[in-house]
Amino acid sequence: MEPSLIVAYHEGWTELTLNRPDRLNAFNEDLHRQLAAALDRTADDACRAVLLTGAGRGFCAGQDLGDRVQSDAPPDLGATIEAFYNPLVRRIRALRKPVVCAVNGVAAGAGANLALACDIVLAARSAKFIQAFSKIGLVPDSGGTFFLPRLIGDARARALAFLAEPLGAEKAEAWGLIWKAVDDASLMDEARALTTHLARQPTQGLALTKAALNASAGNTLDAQLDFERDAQREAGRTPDYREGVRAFMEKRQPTFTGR
Ligand code: T3D
Repeated sequence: MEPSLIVAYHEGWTELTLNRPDRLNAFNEDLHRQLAAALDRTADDACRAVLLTGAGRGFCAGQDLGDRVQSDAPPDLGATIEAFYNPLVRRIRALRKPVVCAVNGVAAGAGANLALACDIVLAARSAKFIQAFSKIGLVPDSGGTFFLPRLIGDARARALAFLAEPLGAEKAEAWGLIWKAVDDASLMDEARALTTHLARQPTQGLALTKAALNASAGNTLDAQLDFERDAQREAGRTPDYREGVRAFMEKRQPTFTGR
């Protein structure tokens, strides 16, 4: 049987491919468990960046609705959010390294918001983002109500959430929802090159930068200035900082070790 997640280890980075293509990589419990375990393994120092993508023509269609065909009693969806989707978003945001998302096709429901939880999102020009929840009477989850208004503003967030209209990759880029829309044929080459590049950068500095950006959403300016001071203190003690300064002064390319 095909694994629901394909994990490929590269020099300094890991590629994770959601692999339920006949269901547009919709989540069942097995995929959730595989992805959680794989993300936990990327916490290892040897992995300095992560790339997340999907197999086949879709990125991820959110929850597998085949697992939600109602029996008599209504399901407790809060329990599955608590058990699977919230920990997934928290894992990605807490990971002390960059997570790149290559959205290779449609990203719907929790699949769209999974992409938004990642640090840098590239999308194939043909890809679409759909807040599909309202079509089935649900609420945007997996951080959608947090990420959307912050990335694209309240007016656009509300319309996307209420109408569930597909948003194309180019418009998503123009609106600031994602980093870049790229040609379909070059998506994976670009995403892998970007992830390889990130895996060779000062990993501790990037981890602290990620933590600072994560914190800024809920901080006052004063609190954020304090956060930056503490993060900079820590970054200034890393071997990679020393190497960066030396390389600059010696007019050579730095060799960062991730420490
Ligand atoms: O339940 C909880 O735990 C709470 C958490 C909820 C989180 C959520 O994500 S709720 C939102 C769930 N997702 C959706 O509502 C999206 C459903 N899918 C779609 O609307 C459409 O499939 C797409 C717009 C994403 C793509 O449309 P299209 O026309 O390109 O493809 P398609 O023909 O609809 O789908 C292709 C196949 O994938 C098809 O199967 P078939 O007919 O070839 O055997 C379709 O049934 C299947 N598929 C697509 N999405 C899902 C799915 N099967 C199960 N669950 C899906 N979410």
